[in-house]
Amino acid sequence: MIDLYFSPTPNGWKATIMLEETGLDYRPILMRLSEGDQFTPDFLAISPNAKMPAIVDHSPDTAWGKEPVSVFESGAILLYLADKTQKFAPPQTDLRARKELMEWLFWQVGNQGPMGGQLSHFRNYAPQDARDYGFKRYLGEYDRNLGVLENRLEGRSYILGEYSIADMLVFPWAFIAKPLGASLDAFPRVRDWRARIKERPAVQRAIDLHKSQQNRGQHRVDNNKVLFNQSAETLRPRSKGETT
Ligand SMILES: N[C@@H](CCC(=O)N[C@@H](CS)C(=O)NCC(=O)O)C(=O)O
Repeated sequence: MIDLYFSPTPNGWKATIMLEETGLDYRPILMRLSEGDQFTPDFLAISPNAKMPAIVDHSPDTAWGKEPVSVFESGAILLYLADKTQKFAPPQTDLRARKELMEWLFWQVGNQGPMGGQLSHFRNYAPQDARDYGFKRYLGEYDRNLGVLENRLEGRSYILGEYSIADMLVFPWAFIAKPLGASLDAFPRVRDWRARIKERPAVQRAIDLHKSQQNRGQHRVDNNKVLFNQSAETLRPRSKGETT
């Protein structure tokens, strides 16, 4: 059994998609981010960056020993699950394919994800009088990353050729292009790739799980002091529901 700590955001979808694709047995645990669930001592022990997604695998492969294995950061989670199931990633012996996998995983978590996250912040949550510069800056970066993906998809149906964890990691932030104020019109390969992934039954199930939790886990503008004014002090462990 795998515990999945998630919240209905694009970063949260990634691990859910992989768990649904592999058919692994998992238990979704909703994180109420605007209420500070990510700062409880138990969660910080699993995810020291105080962000979801995170997983705890209570039945790791024998090579890991008997203790449960916890993993934070979406790229690390998907890689761990791919290695556990031997699915959706090239084998470790295929050095060149594996190198390409790493490049696209790191590209997503270091580029497309953070730029999309900042774009969402400046579009949806920043105070009105502070929106313009940030919105333009991150819309440009988000668009640039769509261009990178468009180029990569030339002659390929998926990022590595075959559907893999690289697609699962990149898809959620491309899926929400429109609500972010961006357009896929200039990126026909990305648009078709997005449509191919969206119609996968496992992806649909993951999206449905997140939609069903939307109102419970949503970032609340009125409680943005927890999410949007963080510092090292924010990491001080606190009990559930304690927001300041
Ligand atoms: N690089 C991380 C990003 C995860 C992330 O940013 N999670 C956000 C929600 S989308 C979160 O948990 N935020 C809680 C907070 O900032 O306090 C990953 O890919 O797993």
